[in-house]
Amino acid sequence: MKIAHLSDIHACSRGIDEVCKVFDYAVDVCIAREIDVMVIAGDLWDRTIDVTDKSALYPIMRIMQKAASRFPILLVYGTLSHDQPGSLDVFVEMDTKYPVYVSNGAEIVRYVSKKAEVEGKGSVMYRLSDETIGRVLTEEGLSMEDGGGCLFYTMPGVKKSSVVRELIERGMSGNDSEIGDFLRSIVRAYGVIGEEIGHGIPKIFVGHITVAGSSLGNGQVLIGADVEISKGDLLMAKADYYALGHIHNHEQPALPENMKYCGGLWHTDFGSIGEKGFWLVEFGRKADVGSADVLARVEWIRVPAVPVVTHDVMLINGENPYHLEKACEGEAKARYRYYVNPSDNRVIDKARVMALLVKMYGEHRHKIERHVVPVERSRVDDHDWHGACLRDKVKMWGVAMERDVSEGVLEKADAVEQEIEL
Ligand SMILES: [Mn+2]
Repeated sequence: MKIAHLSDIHACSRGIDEVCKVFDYAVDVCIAREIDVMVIAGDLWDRTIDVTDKSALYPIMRIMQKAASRFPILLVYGTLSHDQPGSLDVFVEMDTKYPVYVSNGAEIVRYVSKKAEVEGKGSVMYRLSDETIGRVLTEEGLSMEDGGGCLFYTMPGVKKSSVVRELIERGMSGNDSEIGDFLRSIVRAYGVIGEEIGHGIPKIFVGHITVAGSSLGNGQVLIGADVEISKGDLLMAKADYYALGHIHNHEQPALPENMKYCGGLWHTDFGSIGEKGFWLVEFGRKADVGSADVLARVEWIRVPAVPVVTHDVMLINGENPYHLEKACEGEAKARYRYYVNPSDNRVIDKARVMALLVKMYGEHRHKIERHVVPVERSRVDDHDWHGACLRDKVKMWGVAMERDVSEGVLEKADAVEQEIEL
């Protein structure tokens, strides 16, 4: 059995041509490689989807239609602000050969091999009801080996505040350790149930969640604000493979081999670097583990996303900000960062830089960032403080307080500022 693991497609009218190009490319690879199921681990959409001629809805529906004519698709809701409530249900309504199953809550979804010649598309992929699970557990009424396939354990994106509210309603305080217990109880249930009813077939966890210790593309490690789960807790699901979404970086050295983030198919923001693509995951029978299908191979498939080129201009060294060499062949997007002293942080003619970038990279293909480099001094004066970006304020605070500020903290400051600007 073979699945494709995608996530964080972030389709919206901005950049829709690129989204369609890479998504369609991915679907074509999946067709050529004859996958059994496509899994999308959240954030298919980027924001509210309007029904207009500029809408991302129609082009994405066309690609989904093409995909679902060849294999079933499991879609999991992502972050609330991206996959807004109900926004994925449109795919369930489409008339497709194979089902598009949309998961909006933690549940066990049974996939029966499409080669099993089942009647009606719904029977290829369906939710295992509590009643069915109960019956299987008590009476061994259903042989999960019939029809091959696999079990999916889903965990859609959750908003921390909603979990807290839920816990408070149950008479708890809603603190982080209770959130941890809550997630752990779901994951542990998957492990227990799967062991009982999933003999011989792969178990695949599909979740839109932060695993503690994961890193962003820039090397920063996430901490705090999100609902997160430790990899040890997640392993309690005893899944053969973990298809994760949410973090836009597929390279995660801290995670086990069978736990992957897809990282998205294109550079949705200018901060991410590196390749974009998805995972092709194969399960097979191995002699030394008896008759069970286990994880056999994980392959990274690169998609032709437009690369991001970073131009760092050091005005503090007197570099000419308007003299740029295009740093790569062909199509690219540009991130232009300039570094100035606090006293002359307004020296640059942004319109001129913008015109230059548009000429080199095209419309809407760039981002300009200013970084103020403070001059060392014993106290921060108001003149420097005013107009500085958050990174520099943090740096200046460090200088004034005689405290070391790590690069990780500064990157966090950049991320916060970027978030506010968005
Ligand atoms: Mn995302």
